[in-house]
Amino acid sequence: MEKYSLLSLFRHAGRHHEDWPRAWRDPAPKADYDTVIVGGGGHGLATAYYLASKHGVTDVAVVEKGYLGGGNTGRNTTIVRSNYLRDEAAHLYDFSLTLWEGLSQELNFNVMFSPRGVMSLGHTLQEMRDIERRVNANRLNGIDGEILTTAQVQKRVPLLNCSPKSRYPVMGASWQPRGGIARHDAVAWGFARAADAHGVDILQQTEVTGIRQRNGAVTGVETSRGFIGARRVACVTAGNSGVLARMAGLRLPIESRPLQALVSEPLKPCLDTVVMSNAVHCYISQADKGDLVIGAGADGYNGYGQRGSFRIIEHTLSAVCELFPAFSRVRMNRQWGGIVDICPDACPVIGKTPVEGLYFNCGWGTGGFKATPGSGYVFADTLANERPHPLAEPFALDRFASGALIDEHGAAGVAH
Ligand code: FAD
Ligand code: PYC
Repeated sequence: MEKYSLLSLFRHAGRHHEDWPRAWRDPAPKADYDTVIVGGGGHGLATAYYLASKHGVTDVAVVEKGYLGGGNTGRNTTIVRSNYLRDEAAHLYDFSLTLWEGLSQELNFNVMFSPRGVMSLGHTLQEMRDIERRVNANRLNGIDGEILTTAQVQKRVPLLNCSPKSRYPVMGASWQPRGGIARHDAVAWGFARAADAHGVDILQQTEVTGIRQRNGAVTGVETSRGFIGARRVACVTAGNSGVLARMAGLRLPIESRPLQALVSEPLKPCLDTVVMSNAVHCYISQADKGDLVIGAGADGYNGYGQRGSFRIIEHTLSAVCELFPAFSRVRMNRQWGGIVDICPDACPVIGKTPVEGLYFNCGWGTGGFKATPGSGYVFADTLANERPHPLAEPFALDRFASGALIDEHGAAGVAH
């Protein structure tokens, strides 16, 4: 792989950005692999990378029906934080946050992780009580968190409307300084390049259409490019997980719904942190190139259209204008949707299924981007050792039979 020195950058610039070396190979599928990972989003690629780099399992293919990061990985609002309420979730997400902190170095690829802090506003007495409970629980788990007064919020975010006369006055906020944002598609590219360098085959434009089994054990996947045999199949397909499960004769406790986001025209730097409000209901940050990155609620019904309904955009933008009157004349450039996979307790499913050799990592819903490195790490460990990684253990599928649910609806960035 070519090293990017200053000299090579000049050389490429002189060639008008032509003939760049490939960041990963484009191999033909082999007849079989030890492990097939279905889904070339951040979680699938991270799983492949950690399988190869930490466990020496390199006979791996990542099978992606479209292009890398074309699912939720490239569609999210890039918020990274770990301020979850329950111990199980807090430990998992905070482990992921520690991986984010060294990820650019680990992958030798700039994922532009920017720990600019994440602020969740409280607008009612009850919300402030919930914030206090969550911040205290976080601190007990060694996770950074502070409670801000209205004056402290206003100082950090001067453009925010903190008037006591507003519909939902800002009564304070929780603040996680280590949280922030990252460049979402760079995360997919960084993991892809690093996994490929370890010998993982990345097969784009290859759709899995069936999961083959014999005597209760998986034997491989049917794809749009023919059958690919595998001893282990790991489905990391976010909003399409229910479809993949059905191919194996399983039903997951998951609802798949559109969640949408928007970006504005670029503005001069004016918002240097992430602001979330579940009551007025929007979340907003400013990307490094100046666009406001905005999102809000998921559609209230299941669907696979990567658009989302107009009602939600109207609601989101009215929330932005209420919180930031100065943005009322900013034009929106683009809008899109992604299909999120939501479990009844707003927590993921990580681990094996009743079909031997068939694993799922899904159900990250509206909040899995921040989990990308941690999810890949613990899932790779689970696959390689054929037992759950300790951080993944509470998130096994059988919790829906045992009743050991981990309710994280309150910590989700999106009310649903
Ligand atoms: P994906 O990136 O969706 O990857 C799954 C891949 O599987 C896709 O590329 C898909 O094409 C592929 N696939 C599906 N079916 C098949 C098949 N049959 N054969 C082969 N390939 C298949 N999370 C946060 O933490 N912070 C946020 O700010 C945030 N904001 C969000 C905003 C929006 C609008 C959306 C939609 C989501 C948001 N999320 C956020 C959630 C986050 O994006 C996801 O939880 C996370 O990116 C899931 O990653 P993934 O790799 O599992 O899924
Ligand atoms: O989980 O932080 C989050 C989030 C923000 C927007 C969507 N999800």
